[in-house]
Amino acid sequence: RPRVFSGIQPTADSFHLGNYLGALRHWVALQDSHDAFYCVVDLHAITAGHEPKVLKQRSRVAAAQLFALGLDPERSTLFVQSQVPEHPQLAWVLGCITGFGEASRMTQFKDKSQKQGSDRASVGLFTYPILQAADILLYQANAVPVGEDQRQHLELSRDLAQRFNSLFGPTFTVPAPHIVKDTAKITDLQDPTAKMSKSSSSPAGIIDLLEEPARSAKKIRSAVTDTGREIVFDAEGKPGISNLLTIYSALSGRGIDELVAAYDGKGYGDLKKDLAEVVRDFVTPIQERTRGYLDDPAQLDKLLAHGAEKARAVASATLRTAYERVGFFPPV
Ligand code: AQP
Repeated sequence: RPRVFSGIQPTADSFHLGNYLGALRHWVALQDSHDAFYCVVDLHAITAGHEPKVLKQRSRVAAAQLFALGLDPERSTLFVQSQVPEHPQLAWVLGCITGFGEASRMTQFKDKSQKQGSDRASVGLFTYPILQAADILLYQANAVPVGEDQRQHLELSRDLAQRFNSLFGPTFTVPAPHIVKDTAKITDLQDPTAKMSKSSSSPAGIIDLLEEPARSAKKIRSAVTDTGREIVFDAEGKPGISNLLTIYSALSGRGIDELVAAYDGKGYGDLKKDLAEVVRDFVTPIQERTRGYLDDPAQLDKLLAHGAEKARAVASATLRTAYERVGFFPPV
């Protein structure tokens, strides 16, 4: 079976619909066809400042949501990154074959460091994509399900795999992005030209999986829509209504064309009201299951420790080969 790897940061109290539609629903689907490794990337989560107690709790909440969304600990391997020390070990080696200019071209670093003030941005934020490459390459992943915003980082992972292989001998599988076009970029409800983002959207622009459905309904009601009254899909000309249609279609399984036909002659208000119900029906069982996992943190930690053991078995074998190729002594 082909291998799949992906990670998500525990940097908020809930995942949002962009995370789910752009990435996480594919994580769940791919466990049927792939040998799946998924990671709560807490090492990445300290690149922009954090609180220790909050971080650990957020990692648990992240894992609980992933299980609640349908990740099956029997069929896929879910683990927390800090429990597998091979990640930063390989990242060091990859950092030494990454050009400074190459790393400087990463647009996510440029955006995030600009927001923080470039003097305050950490070196960890700068080297983030190199750690991400290590995450992926350790598992010899063939495919990496992510949203469009991660395309450039994935390109770097591919370049580093190829470079290492040609410098030191065949070691890593070159991973391909798995980006499903229709939902690759869910946009901010208040600014439908920007991506829905936990760090840069306002709370009114994001729908969190764990928020009260009544709160989501209010946000959907006040979502920025476009001039005109017609419900049609036109991502360029009508980005607001198109974003709502994308979310509606992905959560309900009804095609965009079918929705457009069904709302022919109706107004934006009707669509928003119905979408709020679709969101409520989707999140309610997920919220219940998430609470179930969080009610028993000892059991949750046990599931994660089991995942980390399975992950380490693969990661340590890859690291051993990489160390040997580079001319290091093997880890003892
Ligand atoms: N708006 C989005 N549409 C589609 N996919 C998205 N992803 C994130 N936002 C959207 C995908 O979610 C996964 C998790 O990525 P992450 O852990 O890097 O989360 P993130 O990037 O911190 O989430 P945000 O909200 O995008 O935060 P900011 O803006 O702070 O970086 C990834 O696969 C990502 O593509």
